[in-house]
Amino acid sequence: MQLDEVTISKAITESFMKDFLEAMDVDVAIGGAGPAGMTAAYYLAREGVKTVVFERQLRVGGGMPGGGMMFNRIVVQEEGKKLLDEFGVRTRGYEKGYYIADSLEAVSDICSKAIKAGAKIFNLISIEDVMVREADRLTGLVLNWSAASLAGLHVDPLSIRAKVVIDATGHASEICHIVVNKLGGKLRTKAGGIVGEKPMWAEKGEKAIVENTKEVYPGLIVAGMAANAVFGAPRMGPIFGGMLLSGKRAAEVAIEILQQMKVS
Ligand code: 48F
Repeated sequence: MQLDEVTISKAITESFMKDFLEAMDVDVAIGGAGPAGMTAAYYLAREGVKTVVFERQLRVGGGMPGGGMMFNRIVVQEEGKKLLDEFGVRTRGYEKGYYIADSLEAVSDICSKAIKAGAKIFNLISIEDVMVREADRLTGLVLNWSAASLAGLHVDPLSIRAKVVIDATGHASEICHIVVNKLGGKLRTKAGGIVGEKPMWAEKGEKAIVENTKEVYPGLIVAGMAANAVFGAPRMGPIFGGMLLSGKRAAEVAIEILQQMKVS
């Protein structure tokens, strides 16, 4: 058989477009393919929830591949280890209650699990806006090629519809910022705005993150480091159990919202 470049090109274009069209009307759209976003995607897709993730970068993983200060290892505590076990990521015990994993193995296994469970992950696409309809509820996301904004090109975006959105964009909590800045939306924080993350405190940050993983605006859940940034909890550095647990919690909250939507 002779290889034909045009057949290769058609295969890529047709299959991408089919998936992209499918992604235009989903149950849950997740911003950011870091550890929290990909974990949420896995637990949602596993339950049959139509889930899509949009990631600005060429590669997935967010802050995980970089480990701690570019030493590509991550640390998890007991609860985080259980999730890494579920993803098939190997861990080694360090001192009592501390486990180490290879950050690249963790990223690849979590990503693979999410995709194989049925989640679609689109890299190189940035969320630049949100859609809102009546009743101050997020109804979707506005997307553009990351390359267009990097090149400073004036290109109009495309939109997708989602019943629930998860902001897993990390420290920047970009979707929440859009809701506050463009929409004047009141988040369910004490003052209604983004409190901003507090300095490094692993113990406190890891404890707060699951509690901070909740619906912060109608139709918008905040997860991962974005949750602590929005609610004013500390960062925690290269311990990643909280990110995974937050992703799992975000999936549970999304499923609760979807069920409420079905009955009402
Ligand atoms: O930053 P990131 O890894 O967030 P996370 O899942 O995990 C945080 C940890 O990596 C680390 C930490 C550990 O204790 O504190 O920082 O909460 O992943 C966020 C992803 O979102 C993408 C970004 O490129 C990254 O991969 N992202 C951010 N803004 C957008 C976006 C956007 N507007 N559109 C699409 N992707």
